[in-house]
Amino acid sequence: MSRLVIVSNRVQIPSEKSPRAGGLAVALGSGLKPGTLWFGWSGKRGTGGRTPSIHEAQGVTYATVDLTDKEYNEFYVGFSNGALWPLLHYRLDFLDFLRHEYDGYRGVNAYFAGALLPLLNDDDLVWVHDYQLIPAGLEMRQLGARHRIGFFLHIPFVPPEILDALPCGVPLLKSLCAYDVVGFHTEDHRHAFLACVSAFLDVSPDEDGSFVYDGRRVRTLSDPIGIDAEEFAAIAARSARGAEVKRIRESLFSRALAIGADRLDYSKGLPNRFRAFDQLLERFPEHRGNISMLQVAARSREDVDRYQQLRRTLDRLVGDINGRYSEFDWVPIRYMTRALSRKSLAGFYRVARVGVVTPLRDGMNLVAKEYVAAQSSADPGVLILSRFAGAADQLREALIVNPFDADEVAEAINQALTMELPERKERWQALRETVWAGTPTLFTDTFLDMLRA
Ligand code: ADQ
Repeated sequence: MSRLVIVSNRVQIPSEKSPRAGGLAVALGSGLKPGTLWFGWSGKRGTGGRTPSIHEAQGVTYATVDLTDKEYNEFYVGFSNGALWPLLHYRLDFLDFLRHEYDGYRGVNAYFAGALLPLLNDDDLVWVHDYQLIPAGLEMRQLGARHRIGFFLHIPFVPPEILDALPCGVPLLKSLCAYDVVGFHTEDHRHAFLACVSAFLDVSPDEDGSFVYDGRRVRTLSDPIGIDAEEFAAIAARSARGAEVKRIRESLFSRALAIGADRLDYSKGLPNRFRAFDQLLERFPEHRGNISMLQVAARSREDVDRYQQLRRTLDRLVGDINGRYSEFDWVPIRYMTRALSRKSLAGFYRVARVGVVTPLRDGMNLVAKEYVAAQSSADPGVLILSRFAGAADQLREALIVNPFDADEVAEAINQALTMELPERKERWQALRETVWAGTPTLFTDTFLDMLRA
């Protein structure tokens, strides 16, 4: 059996203690088999570390390289998170494109390819992850790699009209065609990609979504990522008996809790969510004093200007809402900007009557699945889910909302708070089946089966 080599921007070595909020780290971390090699950035900046440092943990080999400050600023802060991330989340108003940053992005992809190649065996299967590394496969091919190389995009793909706004959109699209398999979470994202190759590269995909470009057959698939629900449910149940959950319960004095947990990112729709909560209190005053919303927004990408602006916006918004509605013994929104441990998060999800997952766009969104996994079968909470999260394709029994419509979200929170137990159980049971079925192993095996074929 060939060895699996995972390539991602940031490598998560299990010895790193602090909790990390990030879907890719969480999802890949739980599906890793012994024997795998995981290659990527160490998270360190400096001039050393140009050849990979090797660490072994639990049978997995981690090979990491460092970035210089210039590379970090151009590749990571600049092009990846200042241009590609907003573009692929439909935020053209946030698209900050600079040609030298794109050059830096290509440079780091070439550097990664050059550092990885000497570590490869001939029959390795190489699986590259996410938007930071779109050109890595092409760079490897140009250095002579003849391996099966696949790529998975963890965030949405956009239709041609949007990709067209990115000055280097077509070269990036061509880079994706250097892979044998290109995977997405949903059929919508996959179709958007196929529409782009048809529009810009003049190819006509076959019915199975494969096409030939530059002499190579590229296959595409939608492969929704999942969580280890069994494990997460067990953590939630244990955590519910622990000290932190006791503290949060005591602090609620029997009031209902609504929870949101996200990286502090404009794609997650946090200002819209707070406005919806404001609408709830305005239009359904019976909930004043009877519900608290806990929003845990882990700070993320703090070097990117847009994220600093968002943080200021949220500080103001929470202050405004809390100022207007608080009583001396009740605060509507509890807002924290750090990551919680998985254990605390799981326990808090379980206590929460409502899970509010309302991104403006999201590749998948694992929080939605974690919230479902954490519920107790005897008294499950209600998931409110944005129709623009990839997860909405699967989690049909959630209350599906348009996050841009604060009234609709407020009405959904009201519906969740007043929903009778039998309906909550029925919806949750259906969601449970879906979430339990989509394991990380299924995600990995589905992708690798196509890559091997
Ligand atoms: P993210 O944008 O990071 O992932 P998501 O899928 O929700 O989004 O994953 C976040 C993970 O971090 C979850 O496991 C969650 O529990 C954890 N997390 C979030 N906030 C936290 C907090 N405050 N404290 C601790 N942990 C927190 C990207 C894409 C998604 C896609 C994933 C996986 O944007 O659409 O689902 O990759 O492919």
